[in-house]
Amino acid sequence: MTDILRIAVQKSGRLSDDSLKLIKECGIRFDNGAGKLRAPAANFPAEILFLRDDDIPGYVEDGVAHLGIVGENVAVETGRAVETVHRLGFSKCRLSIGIPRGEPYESIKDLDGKSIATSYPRILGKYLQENGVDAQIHEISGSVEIAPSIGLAEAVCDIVSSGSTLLSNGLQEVETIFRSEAVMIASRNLTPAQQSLLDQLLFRINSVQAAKNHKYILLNCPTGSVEEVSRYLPGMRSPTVMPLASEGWCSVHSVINENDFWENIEKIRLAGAEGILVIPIEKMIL
Ligand code: PRT
Ligand code: ZN
Repeated sequence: MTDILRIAVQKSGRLSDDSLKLIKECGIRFDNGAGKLRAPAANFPAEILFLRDDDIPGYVEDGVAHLGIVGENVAVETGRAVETVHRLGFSKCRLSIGIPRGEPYESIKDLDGKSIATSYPRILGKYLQENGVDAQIHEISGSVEIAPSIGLAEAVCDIVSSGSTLLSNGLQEVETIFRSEAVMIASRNLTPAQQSLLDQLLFRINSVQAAKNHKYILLNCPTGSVEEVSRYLPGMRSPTVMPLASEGWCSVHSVINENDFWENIEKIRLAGAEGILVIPIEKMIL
């Protein structure tokens, strides 16, 4: 009974959809009917727990859950003794300091003697200390951005994504103190069997993430261009090159990284490639 993985995800919020999608993409099937607090997996020794994100690090530290998916901001702020075992690449955001728009600002030293409202006293406190700034931290649990306009604090430190919340509250972003994304955290007391299940899960996550970062590409090019085209398409080992039925032409198949996709496509076209097809990859086992 102990050798299952209990995986805690956010019940309802910004992390929920992507967390559940990732678990499903790893081939783990479960029924997440509305209102459920736990769901056993059908085809993997795992159970999904649906919790508030702030509670997840504590559950993982205590070993009630073995794994959890949370924002790194929450993992660090709660200060729980857990391991970050994987960065998941979604729910990216930053923790920033904002001050009323139009106020002059040159450096973090300008916050000396000021009061800052935040839900992240631990991360902010460490940042201020590292920068030798003596500011007063007002811990509040929500609606941080209105603090300056109601006279509660002179600055705020909160999560920013597009920046529109700061803007609509008359604030300007002056310092980014922490960059965050969803992370997978694990308990430090996994049994060897649970550790082995975690290794299997991480292997699957890596395959899913690698697939997302790559595309399968097929193209036709004159035989004389194969060498140059292949230079931009090294693939996993090397591209597959097959002759076409038309004399003097080849078909080249390979895998291309999303990051240098457009740059390489341009070079391949200039080298003589045509009929380029680009197809998503579902899983990529490296
Ligand atoms: O109910 P529960 O406690 O589980 O959820 P929650 O309300 O505490 O968290 P939730 O669902 O809002 O966010 C979960 C995690 O998503 C956070 O811990 C971050 O890691 C990440 N994340 C990504 C964000 C944002 N983007 C975000 N934009 N968390 C919050 N915001 C808020 C921010 O607090 C601010 O009010 O959105 C506003 C700013 O957004 P912009 O786009 O206007 O800049
Ligand atoms: Zn929360």
